[in-house]
Amino acid sequence: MKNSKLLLLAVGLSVIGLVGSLILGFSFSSSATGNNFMGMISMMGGMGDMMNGNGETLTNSSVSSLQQKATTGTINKGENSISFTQNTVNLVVLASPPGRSGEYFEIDNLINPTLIVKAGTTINLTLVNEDKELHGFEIVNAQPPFSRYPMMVNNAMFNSFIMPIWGTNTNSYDSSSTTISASASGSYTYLCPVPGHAQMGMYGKIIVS
Ligand SMILES: [Cu+2]
Repeated sequence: MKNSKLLLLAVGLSVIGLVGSLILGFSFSSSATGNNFMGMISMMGGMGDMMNGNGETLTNSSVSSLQQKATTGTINKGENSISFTQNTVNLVVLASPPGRSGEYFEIDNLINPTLIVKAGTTINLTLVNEDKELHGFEIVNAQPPFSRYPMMVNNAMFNSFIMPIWGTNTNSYDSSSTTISASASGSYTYLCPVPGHAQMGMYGKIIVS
């Protein structure tokens, strides 16, 4: 390969890395910032795998059975909130399921509900992407409005970050799970870290009391 082509490849990969970091809020470690682009390539490859989600691919009926196993909270439709008093909460969060326009979360048939849990609650959260677009999840210690890139300024709290998952086809949804330790009381926001989604309203409040 000619040097000029090699240079072009290096520039191309740097751009891919930059775009990747903008899209995902990834700060590549120094080992993968251009002077070692083999590291970057392997990271991009690994990212592709991760973006299929770390959980199962679900059908409509397997999503329903997952929802039936979820922890029952007290739903207040007027306040659009769900309260949990349990120490362990199994939560199923749907990302932009069909039936509405825009980007949003749906939990227990509520859109972007306020979640209320006790301090110290363990939340086993499963995100199911029912959309054709990328969606992820994180809890941040910030309040709206959000910029286009909230993940560039707000760190995920409580091990809540879920890497954006590719959108898939109708009745075949990728999913990812994380175990969140809501250890410190406060008023937080859960949001989608994909650029523009939180800005467009893909967020809700989570109160740890
Ligand atoms: Cu999203």
